[in-house]
Order: sequence, then structure tokens, then C-alpha cells
Amino acid sequence: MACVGGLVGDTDQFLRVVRSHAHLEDNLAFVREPDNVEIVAVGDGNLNDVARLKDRRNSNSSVIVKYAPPFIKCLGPEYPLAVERGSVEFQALVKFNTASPGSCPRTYFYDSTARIICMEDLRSYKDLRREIIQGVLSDEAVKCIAKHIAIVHRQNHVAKLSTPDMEALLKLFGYTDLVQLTEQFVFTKPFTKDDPTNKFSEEVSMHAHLVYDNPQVLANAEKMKKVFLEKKECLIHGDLHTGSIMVCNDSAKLMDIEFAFVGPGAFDIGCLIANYIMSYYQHMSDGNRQFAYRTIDFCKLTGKTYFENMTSYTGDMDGYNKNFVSEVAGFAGCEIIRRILGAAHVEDLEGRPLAAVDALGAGVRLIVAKDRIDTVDRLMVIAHMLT
Ligand code: ADP
Ligand code: SR1
Ligand code: MG
Repeated sequence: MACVGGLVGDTDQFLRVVRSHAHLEDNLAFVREPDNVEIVAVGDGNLNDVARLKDRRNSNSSVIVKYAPPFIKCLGPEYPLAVERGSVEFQALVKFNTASPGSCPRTYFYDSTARIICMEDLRSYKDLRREIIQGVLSDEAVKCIAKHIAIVHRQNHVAKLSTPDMEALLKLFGYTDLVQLTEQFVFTKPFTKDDPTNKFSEEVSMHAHLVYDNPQVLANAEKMKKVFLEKKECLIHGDLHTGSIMVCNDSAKLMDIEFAFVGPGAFDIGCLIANYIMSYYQHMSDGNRQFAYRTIDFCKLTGKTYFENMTSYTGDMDGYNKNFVSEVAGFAGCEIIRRILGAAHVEDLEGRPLAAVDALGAGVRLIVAKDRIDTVDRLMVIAHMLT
């Protein structure tokens, strides 16, 4: 067995655990001969080890192992994080694939002692964030993403489930350490002037007053935090940025679902649209106007496809959808602002401070105007100041 670095977990244990489950799945059979197995660290996730176990003799034979260390991997052992996230992610992968088949990688097993998820290797898929930075994304893949998430919301929605089923869902996907991370790193710290975890460039600091000196931005961010924590609407992904999606031509799969919980559906769509909006500013700044304009279409297509497929609602449908879009605007504003002022930035805007300043303006406009936004078209007009 050979291993290439970047992992904090014990790779011998990864192999032992997969071998002990090899009888469950034909795809795992190759690990029975450990000399033929190579272990390679994949991805650049913040929280966990993700490794590929592959058969040296057959490039089509591999599986992915995801291991949750008892701390935030990118920060180190002094930043503890509950290991239950592995179990939450495994259960969420199963729920998502049950609701919308093919929406996520297939799961092979979860070992609760070793805290290891073993799943399908999406060998031919690529990280959407890397693709969109290169200006690569098809309309069909955008629709595929929106359709999967709409169906997951619809099938696991308070309007659809019986009371006992909703109670069971709430029990399985309640407030976890990771939901608390979002509460802190999306809704609280980025809006707290001088929070030590915030970081931004000199250029951005000249514009930070747009957030810190605007009581309406701060009050609306607080309102969105309350909606995020208190609205028990449906099972949501909980961290649906472009780095949580993998694409292959017109197909897309959702992944990294450890933030899953029962919350407002608009949070997922708000995060997704916010990431398309940040991509707009990257491409405008790179002089790639054509692709920048396509990101506007991606947002509209996302809204259209989502509403065509998310047919569960409470109250009257029109009112529900209008309020949903208003929440999308508020959440998108929070996501954009936290990616520029907060601890976790996006690669799209790295090294592009002027694009980050423009995106910050869009985030502020969306939060301020959220109550006047009830269609995705209007959301785009306000985000980008279109005429
Ligand atoms: P983290 O929870 O640490 O953020 P992720 O689940 O986001 O980890 O995975 C990190 C990276 O590993 C992804 O961006 C992707 O490149 C790769 N990866 C994760 N799961 C798979 C999979 N099933 N197939 C192929 N690559 C994967
Ligand atoms: C310190 S929180 C880091 C971020 O990484 C995850 O992907 C989530 O987006 C989280 O907010
Ligand atoms: Mg991740």
C-alpha cells in the first residue's frame, strides 16, 4: 500500500476498515489485496480527510473514504469539532439519494467507530468551483443542481411529511456543531466589526463601513440568522456553495452534506445564487463579460427550475414563493458578505480585490432590499444594478 500526503487520519486504518466491509459491495472487492491498493489524498476540504483508495491494476476501480477527525482539520487539534458530523453526512447522503436518485455519490457504508464514510468515487466529475472559475458550466448542469435540491426539499418538507415523520427528521437533523459553525461564521462574526477571525484586503477595508455603519444591514443579517435557526421547513444541504457540487458535462451531484439540518429551503438557494453572483464579479473583472452574463442566466434558471420542481408549500403557493425569494435575497446577501469580510473566502475572488469590493456592494444591496424582492429577476436587477 502507498499513500500520498495531506491526511491527518491513519491510512492503514482506512484500509483495514474498508477491507472489513469488502463483502458488502463488489466495488470494494479490490481492497482484499492490500498490496494492490494505493491511497491518495483528494480535494482541499477544510474539515475532513478525503482519500481515494484505488486499484493499481485497474484505473476504473476506486472508492472514496471520508474521515472526520475530532477537530477542524485546516485549523488543527486545538479547534475541536464533534465527530457526529460523519454520521449526519452519511444519513443525509442516504436521504438525498432516496428523495432524488443520483443527486449524491452512492454510499457503501458508514463505520461509526472509525468515523469513516465509504462512498462512490465520482472519478469523471469535477469540482464546480474550479470549473466555473474557468468559465465552464452548462445550463443543463445548472438545471440538474436546482432540480435535485428542489426534489430533496419537496420530499422532506413539513407540508409533505406526517407529524411523526417530521419529528423523526427533526431528530435526525437537528442543531449540530456544524449548524453552530454556520450561525457563527455566516451570520455573526462577519457582521461583528473587529472579530479576530475576519480577514480582508486593504481595498475591501475601505468599503467595510457599508456593512458596519449601516444599521439596516446589521439588523437584517440578524433577522436572517433568526430565520435560519428557527424556520423548520425542510431538510436542507446547509452549505450549498459551488465547492459542494461536482459536475460532469450536463450532470451534477451534490456532496459534502455534513451541514444538513431541518431549516429554511431558501438558505440553500440563497447560498447557490450568491456563489453564481460572486462568479459574475470574477468574470467581469477578468474581462470575460460573456460568461459573466451567463451567470445571471444561471440564477434565473435556478429559480425557474427550483419552483417547477419544489411543489410542496405551506399557505398559498404564490405568497409562499414570494416570501421564499425574499429570504433567498437575504441569505444570498449574508453569504456574499461573509465570503468577503469573514474567515472563509472563495477562490473566485482571491487576488481580485476590486471584484470583491463590487461583490460586497451586491451583498449589501440584497440584504437592504430583501423585503422588496419577490422574484429572481428583481433579485438580479438589484444585485447587479441592471437597468
Ligand atoms: P470537507 O468536508 O473536508 O470540505 P468535501 O466533502 O468537500 O470535504 O471533499 C473535499 C474534496 O474531495 C471535494 O472538493 C472533492 O474534490 C473531493 N471529493 C469528495 N467526495 C468525493 C467523491 N465522492 N468522489 C470524488 N471526489 C470527491
Ligand atoms: C470556519 S468555517 C469554514 C467554512 O467551510 C465550510 O465549507 C463552510 O462553508 C464553513 O462556513
Ligand atoms: Mg467541504
